[in-house]
Amino acid sequence: MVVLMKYLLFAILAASAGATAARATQQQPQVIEIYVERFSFTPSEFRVKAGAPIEIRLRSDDTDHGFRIVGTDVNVAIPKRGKGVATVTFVPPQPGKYVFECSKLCGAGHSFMRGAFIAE
Ligand SMILES: [Cu+2]
Repeated sequence: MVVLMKYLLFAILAASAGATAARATQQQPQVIEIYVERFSFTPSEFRVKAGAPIEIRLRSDDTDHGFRIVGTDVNVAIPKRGKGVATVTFVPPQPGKYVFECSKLCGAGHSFMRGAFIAE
C-alpha cells in the first residue's frame, strides 16, 4: 500500500510537470518540491536514485535565496516569494550523500541553511 501511494504521488507530480504519460518511465525525472525560507529547506533530506534524473523545484517563502549542491557546478538563484520557482535538473552520478546549501547571504542564520540528499 505504501509503495502504491508513493507511485501515485510520483504520477501526480509527473503530471503536474506537464508530462503526458501517466506511467513513470526512466526518462522522467523524479520531482522534488522544496520550500525555502530563513533559515531552512523543507524537506532538507530526501532519497533519490543514483544515475537517474531528478528535478528539484525551489520556492521561497520570504526573501531571495540560493541553492548550491556542494562539489558540483549546480548553483541557482531562488527568487523571493511570489516571484517564481527555480528549477534544477541533476543526475547524481554515483551513490552517496550530496550536501546542498543556500548560496545567497540571506541573514544571520544563512550558514545553517543546509540539507542533503542520499542517492542510492
Ligand atoms: Cu542564505
